[in-house]
Amino acid sequence: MTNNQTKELFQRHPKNPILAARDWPYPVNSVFNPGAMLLPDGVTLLLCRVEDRSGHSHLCAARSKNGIDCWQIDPQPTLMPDPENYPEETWGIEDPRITHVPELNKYVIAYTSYSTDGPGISLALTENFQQFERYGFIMLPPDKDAALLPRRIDGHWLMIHRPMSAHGNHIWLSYSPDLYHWGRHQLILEARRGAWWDADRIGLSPPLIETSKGWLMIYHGVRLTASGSLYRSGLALFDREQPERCLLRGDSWVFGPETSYERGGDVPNVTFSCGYTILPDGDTLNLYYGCADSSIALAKASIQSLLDWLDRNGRPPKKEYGIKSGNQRQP
Ligand code: BMA
Repeated sequence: MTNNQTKELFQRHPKNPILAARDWPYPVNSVFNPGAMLLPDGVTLLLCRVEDRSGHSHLCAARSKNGIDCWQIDPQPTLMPDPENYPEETWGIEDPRITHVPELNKYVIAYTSYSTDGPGISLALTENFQQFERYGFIMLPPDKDAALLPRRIDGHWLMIHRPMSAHGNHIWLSYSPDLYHWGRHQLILEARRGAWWDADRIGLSPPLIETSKGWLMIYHGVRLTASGSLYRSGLALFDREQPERCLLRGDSWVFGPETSYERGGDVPNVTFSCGYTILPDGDTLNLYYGCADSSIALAKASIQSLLDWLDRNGRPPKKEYGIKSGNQRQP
């Protein structure tokens, strides 16, 4: 993948980075990895991960009419860790992914709770990004990079997530009848090994995108180098009615750190997306992403172009490395 090909798929906004700590109405260290949602009134909402100067993260909403500038940022944190009632949030809450769920008429936020036993996954539901109903820890540590699918399949809710184990850090899918109880865990995409760009670990980036060809996944892959981790993004496609079936996976990354604000920051060489909006044309994807754990940027892509790229460059993945998931679909 040459830089030219990468630029064809994702175009960085000239105003990048579009949000940073200096824009915040209260003192913070850094803002990054926002969940994103296009609200019914056309406003773009980013639910940003904000790291304070103690090192702990909370979530704060920023709203903009054009999704680019003139952000109205909540004057105070929007969702704070609540360790008194939710001890799993003791070391902060991070990396929200937002799914609009028409059946519930609510937004479901899957976020990382940083517990003293490591990161796990929590859910909070909201109608307005002001009041939140917490469901607590729904996946035990170590686990992160989770997002709910927007509709039930086979009568069940589906969650993508990334448990970590001695066998590797791969992407899994789990089912639930009620959003509280999760089972039928299945491995759906494996980290590769050796020199691959996604060799050390992989995880879901923003929520899956439903298309006529299947569920399009943008995932992050990490390669450990002598000077630290390199976070880039790749593409995969999953069956629409059996999302545990991976149809295509690209070999190359399609987006990664290139600019100075992505190359340099608190954690260098990180591009990490937790959210997008899709414009009313149904094709233009506004991908919001954290840069070097320090700021927030925007890149545009055409969903059709991503699918076309996967058609040309993807292939069905081989399960060559990982764990066998015994839990197949129940009759
Ligand atoms: C991942 C997550 C992200 C972070 C990235 C780079 O494990 O914690 O929030 O952006 O590491 O530090």
